[in-house]
Amino acid sequence: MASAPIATLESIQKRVLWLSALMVHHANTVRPNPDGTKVGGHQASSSSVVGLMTALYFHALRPGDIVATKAHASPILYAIEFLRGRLTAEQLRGLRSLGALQAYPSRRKNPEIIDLSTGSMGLGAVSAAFGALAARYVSQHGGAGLPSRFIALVGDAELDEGNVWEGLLEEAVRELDNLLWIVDVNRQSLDRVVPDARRAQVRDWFRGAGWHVIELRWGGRLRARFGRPGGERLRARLEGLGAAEYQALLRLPAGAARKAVVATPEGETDAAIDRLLADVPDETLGALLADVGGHDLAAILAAYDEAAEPRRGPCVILADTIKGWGYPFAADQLNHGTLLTPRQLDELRGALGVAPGEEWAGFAAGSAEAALVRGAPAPYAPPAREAAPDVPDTLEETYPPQSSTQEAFGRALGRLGRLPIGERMVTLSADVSVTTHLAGWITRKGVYFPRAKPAFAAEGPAVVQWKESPAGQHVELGIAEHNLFLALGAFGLTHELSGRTLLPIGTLYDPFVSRGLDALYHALYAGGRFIVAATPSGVSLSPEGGAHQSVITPGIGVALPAIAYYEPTFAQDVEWILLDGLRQLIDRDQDAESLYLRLSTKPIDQALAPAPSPALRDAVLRGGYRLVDAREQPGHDPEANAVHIFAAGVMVPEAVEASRALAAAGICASVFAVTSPDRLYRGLRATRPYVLDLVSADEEGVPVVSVLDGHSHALAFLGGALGVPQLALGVDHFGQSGARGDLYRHYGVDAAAIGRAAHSLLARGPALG
Ligand SMILES: Cc1ncc(C[n+]2csc(CCOP(=O)(O)OP(=O)(O)O)c2C)c(N)n1
Ligand SMILES: [Mg+2]
Repeated sequence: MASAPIATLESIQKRVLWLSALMVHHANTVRPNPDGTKVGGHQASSSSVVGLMTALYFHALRPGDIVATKAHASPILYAIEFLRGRLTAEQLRGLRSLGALQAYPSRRKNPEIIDLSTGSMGLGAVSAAFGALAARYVSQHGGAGLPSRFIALVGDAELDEGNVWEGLLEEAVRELDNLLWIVDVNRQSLDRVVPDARRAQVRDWFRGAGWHVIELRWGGRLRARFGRPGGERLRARLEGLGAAEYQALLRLPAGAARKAVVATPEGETDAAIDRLLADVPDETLGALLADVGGHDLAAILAAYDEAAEPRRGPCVILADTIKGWGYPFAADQLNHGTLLTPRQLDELRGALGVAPGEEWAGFAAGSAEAALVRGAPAPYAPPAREAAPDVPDTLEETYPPQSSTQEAFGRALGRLGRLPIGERMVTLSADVSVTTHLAGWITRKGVYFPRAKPAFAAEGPAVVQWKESPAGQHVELGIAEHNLFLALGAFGLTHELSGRTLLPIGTLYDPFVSRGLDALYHALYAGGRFIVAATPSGVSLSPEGGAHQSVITPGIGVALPAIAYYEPTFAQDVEWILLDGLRQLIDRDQDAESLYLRLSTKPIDQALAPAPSPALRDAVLRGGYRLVDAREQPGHDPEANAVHIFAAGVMVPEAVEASRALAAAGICASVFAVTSPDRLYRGLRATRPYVLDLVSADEEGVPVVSVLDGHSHALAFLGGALGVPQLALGVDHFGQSGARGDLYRHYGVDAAAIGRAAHSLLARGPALG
């Protein structure tokens, strides 16, 4: 690779550092700040990667590469994008203001310059790893081999997050030669210094996970000294220091630093080191001792070149840097949120050679810097988007008379697998594929692995045929729900990044949604579109006990943005919702969303389902429909003896039973099957909320009983929405083992409890009038 001239890179680096400091300064002290809240912007975290990022963008980046930037270095990225002509000075001045450049790189908010979102520690880097896997998948299924490399800049303390190591444990990741991580080893976290043992641990862990490790610990000047007589003693002295001691050494005034570095542990003078440093004047000794690899441009270029050499697996560069590099608070343990004062900023301007009046300038046309910037690869452009096959209107599948929603899901998937649309579907599971009804799909489609593996032949009839190859369409992950959601998010971004719309469907046990929740949130925020089938759910999974029965997930489903939560009852509901979910993954218009299906293994009598019709299908997708109409019952009086039961998912049969029992007691109870508490809730702010359409004008005061197999609050808004009293039934405590009927009774969600709630509401008298 042709080397960029170091002097020019250095000059660009100075400008990048300056602009990153200036935009943060502007946001905090120049721009009007009506409420006085600190704006922030992480000047110290930014400066530690200035060399790594400058060299990356203006030397190492190749066409087709995309980058996930360390979240707290976004000002550096924005400065680079300004120099590349993709941002204006005005945009830099808007940092962290409404509708402008986000605090952390955000594909959702700034898609014109951000390919991959970062923010929450550890998630961005692992997302990039699964992005590399998804790109590999697309290319091995006949699509474009783009993006060609996924490059992630990672803070060293991000490696404290367990999800990083969960990601590295994933077997397929070690196959990815299109993945590069650059770890910014500034030895500082937020408030603490990173533990000394980390350096060796991290290196060994990466190696153990099959990564090629490049260590960029010392710069060229120190390495040259290490080669001289006494040099090995100096190296041993420096490498023997703990991180906190080394940071402290860098902050000592001239003279004191020499004394400290030549001192032996016994307090004597190390004559060899003393002699070695004798020709280094005090004024430059500090800079020599601070000569770490991650700020030595020549060393960085060499590391990037080594990283680009062909090899079988991923690569990581562990680059030592200094947090606050170039600033008065460099290496100060508590500099994470420190901002340069106006005076310090002015001094920095002078030191970096920025002329007054040129503060917001790029490079003059014709300059060597401008030429180098212009010569860098163009911003990533995804390949032309391939057309996606049509989603059928119906699957023409038959479902058994007693069918659970999980079984219906498995059957629907099986049918889809035989259609052209099935070619675009990819299922993912964290070690629960067969138990979540994917066996048929996997047998038909095979398991995806970037490299073909020998298939083992099972003796006798097998539940599933497990054949791993690059042609497979199911990704089986280890038990790590973080990986599942980050991988779903990555496979759900190939439409945007690789030109092919994949339809990723992840299956897991519903209680473990919360296990991967921040990854799910990140995957959605980062723009991934996918389907989550969470099954089984609730206490209906009766003998399995409280650790496996999900209670709070309905609330999560309602609260999560960019994903629609559905909890259907009947097989036909499942089919319609699934087809609609797939269609939304393909449409990708503004309102299109991911889908969270909360399913169950409880068999449901399909005879209870209404006859299919376009109107019913529409109602299912909008969030619910009236299943039992009590208005037809004799003596129906909405002001005296009527009740509305809103039941979701598996609780619908209990509601129907309660309605029958109530009818016998002269109470007219309509049953509404709620297919999506989420859709109903979000519809409330519409000019005409859909839930109001479910009841008729003469039913205005009819009280509501709601019931679901999950926390009651997920449907507790209905009474307020309808302006009537409500009793919200649900599972508001930990689950436990027991027979299903016993549990329903215990938690007060069975037909009898629904009946009691109805009686009690009616005993309170009419709500209105
Ligand atoms: C999941 C998560 N927990 C906590 C934080 C708060 N936080 C912000 S920065 C930081 C330390 C980051 O250290 P490092 O990754 O080494 O970054 P750098 O030193 O480059 O700033 C923490 C704990 C966060 N952003 N995300
Ligand atoms: Mg750090």
